[in-house]
Amino acid sequence: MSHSDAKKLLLVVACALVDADGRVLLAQRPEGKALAGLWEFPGGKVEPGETPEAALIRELREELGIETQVACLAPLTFASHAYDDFHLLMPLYVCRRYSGIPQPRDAQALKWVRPAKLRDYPMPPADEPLIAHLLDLL
Ligand code: 9L3
Ligand code: MG
Repeated sequence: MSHSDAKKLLLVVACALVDADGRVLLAQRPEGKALAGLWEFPGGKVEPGETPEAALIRELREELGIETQVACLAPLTFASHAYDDFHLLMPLYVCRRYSGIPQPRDAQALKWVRPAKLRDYPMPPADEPLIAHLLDLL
């Protein structure tokens, strides 16, 4: 790829929220949004000047109504995916300690999924390679 092919970089953060039974929370992208219907690790865009951890804490509050802290976010790996119009770079954090019960605040369906069943859920292309890393950990 030559220099002139460089795409705009979009920084997004995502979270594997893990419950006491070792299940992972997936959120279904709502109608009207890009990639609607696909199941993703919850998260969203990092705002200018925001740290990835602060962005993830904010997104988890906005989308799921839960509270967590930087110390409860363990970085696991990165997704990197070239869409037609931008390059998505997305760190994945694992979070096992949070307060509150995740609720759909954004009209998205939520599902707690056993790690061995994660591949049964159609995901955005950026998220799919993350499953192997999670299976190594969980
Ligand atoms: N995205 C992919 N996988 C994820 C998340 C949270 C986001 N686990 C992609 C979908 C969009 C972009 O990142 O192309 C921005 O996400 P949003 O702000 O539309 O949720
Ligand atoms: Mg989001």
